[in-house]
Amino acid sequence: MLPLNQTWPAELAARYRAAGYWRGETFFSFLRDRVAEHPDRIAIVGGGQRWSYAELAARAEKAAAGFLALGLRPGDRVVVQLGNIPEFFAAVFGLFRAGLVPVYALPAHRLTEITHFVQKSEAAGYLAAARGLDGFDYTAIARALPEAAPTLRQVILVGETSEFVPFDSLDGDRATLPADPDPSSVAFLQISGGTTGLSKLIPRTHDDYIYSFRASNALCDVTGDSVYLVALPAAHNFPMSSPGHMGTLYAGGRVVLSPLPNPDTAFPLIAAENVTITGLVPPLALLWAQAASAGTKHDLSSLDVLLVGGAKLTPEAARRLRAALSCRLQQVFGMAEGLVNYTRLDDPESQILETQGRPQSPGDEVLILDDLGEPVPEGEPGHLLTRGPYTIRAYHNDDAANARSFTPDGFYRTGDIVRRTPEGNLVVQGRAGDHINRAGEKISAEEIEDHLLAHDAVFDAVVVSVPDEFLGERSCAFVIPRGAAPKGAALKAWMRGRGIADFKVPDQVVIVAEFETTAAGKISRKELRARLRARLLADE
Ligand code: J2J
Repeated sequence: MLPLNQTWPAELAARYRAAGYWRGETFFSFLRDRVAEHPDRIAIVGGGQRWSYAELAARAEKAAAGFLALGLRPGDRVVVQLGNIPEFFAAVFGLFRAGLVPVYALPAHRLTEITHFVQKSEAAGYLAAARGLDGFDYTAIARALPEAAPTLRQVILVGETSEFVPFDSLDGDRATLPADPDPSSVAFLQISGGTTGLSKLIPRTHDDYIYSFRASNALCDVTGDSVYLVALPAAHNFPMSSPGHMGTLYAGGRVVLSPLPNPDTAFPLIAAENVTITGLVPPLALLWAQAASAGTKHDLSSLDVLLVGGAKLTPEAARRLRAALSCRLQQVFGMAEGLVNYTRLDDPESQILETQGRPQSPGDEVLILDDLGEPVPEGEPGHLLTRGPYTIRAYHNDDAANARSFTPDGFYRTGDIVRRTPEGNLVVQGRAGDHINRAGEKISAEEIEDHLLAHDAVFDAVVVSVPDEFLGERSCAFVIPRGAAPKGAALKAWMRGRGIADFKVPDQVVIVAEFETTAAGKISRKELRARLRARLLADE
């Protein structure tokens, strides 16, 4: 099994410790501290349950002992695929307590993605819900997985199961639980947005990640009195750490789980639990604003801070949100690899509406460079590169991606094109890579093209992003058929049948006889995507 590593040069690590960014806490040690301070305070509300901090920790320890009793060993990786249910927290804190390493899959992922995560992380376990909140039957994945993933030794399911280990049955001798891990060790693997090809695995350490949400708490006014609504999937980096459920638990606040993100589900929870803060992607925020403007019987007045990020919020959309919701608006521009930018709650109105904020930490280093790697003149757009106390220095087990994504002196190439305002905030202008940001879900064009090319009737395929009024961007596949042209709907159904997340299935399929080529006959994939996108927009 490949070891998990995330290391900063000794000189930088010493600086981050001296500055107080890294404090030597671990995930379970901070939970234990909160239990000592206020055992009876409510930590988690969801699925009809209310768990105090003491109960959360006790459930996590029970699961931890159970994981070890099954033969899982500290350092083993476990792919976790759970929706917004309390067991998500018992499971991940249980894994932390046992020294096991969660790999965070999203509920939308299907067999193809889960197989990739298990293989790439050499996972020993898969932990999912027998049935998802959307009704999806994850036992189908559980059954198919072992064949493709020989490292897998245990499948654990939340809910009814006779074939696999029921999560609730986990138990064991607490004396077997190990000492707390080294705070500089890798705590979990997050999933990258997948800009090229398949998703990469992002190793995050206890030290760096805890710092990220502690810094976020300070900028988003999260305290022990905060009530955070998890509306987006709990496993996504944004609702996990910006400041998210982990920031809220760290502060000693209350985490409320919304099984679905729509207003009908979320609004009653906001009213019932006096939710003070939440995070949404732009299309959802606009949906909420629309529902609030139309009049709702639910009292949303407790909501104090609405974070919007994951994809670009246009100034017009920000103004609409502002008009419809009476809470404070905060833009967040973050990434699972690290760097998180926020507009400050006391920034001038124009900066809150028109920018994506600035780095949250004084330790964040940011470069804005031209195509040749030289700094752009101040205010001009360029490639955003960054390094700092919570930005990774390498992906797990991916030399090719590491060579592409990091400079020799350890800056991460975000792939985003930004400019800096005179006030020092960043405005996201676009991106250099070829992914589609579909309502905050990142889709790699290359990954989808590879799927399409596996179809008998597809000779060639190019996937591009197209501006979309509701989603921000949607995906369009241009397909050159081999023989009789396949129907778009049939092609989409076939893609779903391949076991990929639904959000990756192209929104639109356009059958073409050929792609444009230059006089020379050969152009790059990137250039081709740009031309096809332009052609589509011209036709609309
Ligand atoms: C434009 N693009 C944005 C924004 C992210 C907080 C918030 C979001 C994420 C996230 C996150 C954007 N405007 N406000 O992890 O902690 C695009 C950029 C970025 C990519 C990262 C967090 N906020 N983006 O979205 O890893 O292109 O993280 O590089 O999913 O989303 O995607 P992801």
